[in-house]
Amino acid sequence: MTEPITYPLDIAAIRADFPILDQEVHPGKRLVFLDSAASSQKPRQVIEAMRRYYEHDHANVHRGIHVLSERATAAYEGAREKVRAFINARSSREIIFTRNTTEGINLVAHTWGRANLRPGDVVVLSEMEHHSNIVPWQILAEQIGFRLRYIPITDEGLLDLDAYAALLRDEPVKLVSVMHVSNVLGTVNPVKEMIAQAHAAGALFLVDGAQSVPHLAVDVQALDVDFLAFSGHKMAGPTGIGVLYGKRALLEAMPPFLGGGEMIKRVTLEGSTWNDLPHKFEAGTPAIAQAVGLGAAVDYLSGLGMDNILAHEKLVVDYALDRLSEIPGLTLYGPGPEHRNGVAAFTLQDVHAHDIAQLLDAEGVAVRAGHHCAMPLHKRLGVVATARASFYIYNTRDEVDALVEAIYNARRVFRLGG
Ligand code: C6P
Repeated sequence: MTEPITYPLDIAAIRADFPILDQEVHPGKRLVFLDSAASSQKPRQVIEAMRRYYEHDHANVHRGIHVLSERATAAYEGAREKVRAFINARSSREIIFTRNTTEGINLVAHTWGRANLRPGDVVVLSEMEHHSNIVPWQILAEQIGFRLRYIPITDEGLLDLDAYAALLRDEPVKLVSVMHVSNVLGTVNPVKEMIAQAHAAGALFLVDGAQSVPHLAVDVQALDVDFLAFSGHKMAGPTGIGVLYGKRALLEAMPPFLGGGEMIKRVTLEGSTWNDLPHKFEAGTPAIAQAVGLGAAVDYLSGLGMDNILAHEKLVVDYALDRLSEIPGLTLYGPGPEHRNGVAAFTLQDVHAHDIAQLLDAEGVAVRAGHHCAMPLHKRLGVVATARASFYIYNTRDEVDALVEAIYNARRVFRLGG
């Protein structure tokens, strides 16, 4: 079914780098992994870097005056420098290692937010946000008494930018916190323009980069973004490591998040003073091997080239949108190909998304089903759940064909007409 296609990347070589992809998940059913938005798979290079670190270099960082501690510190700080270069931050002091995107957003809410937000202030989010960019602000709003306002979405699945401009004009907005790419609609939001508008109105801007940093080149200086949070495990890196980028002056002025070892300069029984950036925000023993793995993931993605990655995914996602839209009874959510990347969420008549996902799994096709931690968005879409196929560097158009075939099979099982 698939017409011959030349991918911008050597797809066979890439697939060979991901050992997990080469397996049958049920007798005679080869794995078709279409759930990378939840967590991507890891190439050998990342697994090997972590194995090498544990076999040769592991000790605690920044503490011991011995060879292994020095090597571990160099590996950990080397990973920070790789991440700095990857997102083009000015200084590695602006790179805070966290556990994931969720922790990065919570860090900003509970430090910058607590220090700067007052009753009556407004924080602007959007209707398409992941819960990790709603709930921390709700918790804090309840405690402080500032207000949350949401940018609505259009029926096409885009942010309503007129409503955004009106919010900035009419409300005392202190911070805008919005996702770069939607994990359900795939919408790529015009954050560069939105950031400029927020700054003109005197507000700061946090970008949730969980679904953008793995897929497209994100340059924090070009965006002029104030904070950017993302997760290692969605970008070919390990779980347990994420990044919060913040402009240095903002991070310097913020109080610490967690208290403990490493984040202090001096402790007395009467009080403490804080360590320099980035350590002020990294209390306790960090995820050292995971940082090393993230550094290897950054090397891997940079080696492929983020522009090639985007071009490859576009070929696969656009094809998926075309093929899925041919299926009778299937409703696709999100805007047209010119505004989207990475994911395709759908429903099939009134069949529950979990039943679809289960039938697809029986054919070896792994998709996610549910509200994808975006319940307000699903309410806006008028559905309780969607099934979602998500794509990454190792996916092919043949796998899209396997997905489509499995959906046709589900239609037969559920005896859907039309
Ligand atoms: N979305 C998905 O399947 P964590 O869990 O902290 O690594 O990432 C949270 C997060 C934040 N923002 C966006 C846009 C996200 O997509 C996610 C994670 C996964 O869609 C798990 S719910």
